[in-house]
Amino acid sequence: MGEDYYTVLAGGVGAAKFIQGLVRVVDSSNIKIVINTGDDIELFGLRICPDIDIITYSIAEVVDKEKGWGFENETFNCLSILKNYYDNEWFNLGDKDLAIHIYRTDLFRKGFTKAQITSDICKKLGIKAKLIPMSDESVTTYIDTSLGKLHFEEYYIKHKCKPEILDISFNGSNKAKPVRGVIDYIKNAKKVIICPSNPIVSIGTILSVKEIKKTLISVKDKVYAISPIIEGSTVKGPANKMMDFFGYEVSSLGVAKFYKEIIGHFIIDRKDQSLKPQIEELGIKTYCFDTLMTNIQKKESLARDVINL
Ligand code: FO1
Repeated sequence: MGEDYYTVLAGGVGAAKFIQGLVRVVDSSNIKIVINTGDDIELFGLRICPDIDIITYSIAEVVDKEKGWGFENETFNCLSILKNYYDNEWFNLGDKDLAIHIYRTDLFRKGFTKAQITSDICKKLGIKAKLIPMSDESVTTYIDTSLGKLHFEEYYIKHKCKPEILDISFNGSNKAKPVRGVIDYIKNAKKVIICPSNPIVSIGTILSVKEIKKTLISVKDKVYAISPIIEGSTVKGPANKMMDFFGYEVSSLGVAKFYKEIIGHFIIDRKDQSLKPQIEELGIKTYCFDTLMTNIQKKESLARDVINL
């Protein structure tokens, strides 16, 4: 039996919500979080890691509750002046948020790795969970569209996911290696939990690091995924368009088919109960819970439901 810790694969806001529940159910020192870094972007000369920061801020309970990203009670004074010098003001970089980008960029310049910087920031913020970037090498998610090849953040924020998707690629994934320890965390965990993140450009990006996907396949019987799609639509973000692009039905069944190789268990919303038989036909044990995490109590009870399986 694996050691008594849980390894979580996480992307943006949906993952952060689940993790806010998980840290109330399991001792944080028994939670290892492997985070998508495909959204990472350099803007204003600063190294920005959106998914790492969303999860860091959410656990540290300083995240903006309504947006799910960035600092709470944020101001954008610096950004309003930066606009005189740059033209990428589409990225809403808050004044408090700026601090982590300045610090991270400084440590990168001093030669530290993304993993070392992430654990340094967690230590300083008193976060006991282990946050690990999926790779220390750069893997960047690009969306090829009618407007050209866009960085995911540009597609998502500046263009509001409107341009037609012509291709989705993870630049650098063929060379990227998992951060040291990630493979062992997947192999030896009591359960591996795939958060309700975008299957294509959050979890899919993590899976584009070949050794991670291979390891998940080898332990699939203890891999539990939570569907990010309820009643055929995403709670947030462009997962529906992206699943459609790859020819997957935009439903929990479509997500199950996408994850089929790497999961043994799938958690769907009660409202999708009718899809359970078809998902189980794929050889995936399926459970129906209330997965819409609209408050901290629901985040905690979903986490408890998954841990108790
Ligand atoms: N998401 C937005 O929709 N608009 C923004 O202006 C924005 C700024 C931003 C700044 C820092 C950060 O860590 C995240 C930010 N996000 C913003 C969220 C981010 O774009 C996405 O939620 C994730 O990349 C999706 O996984």
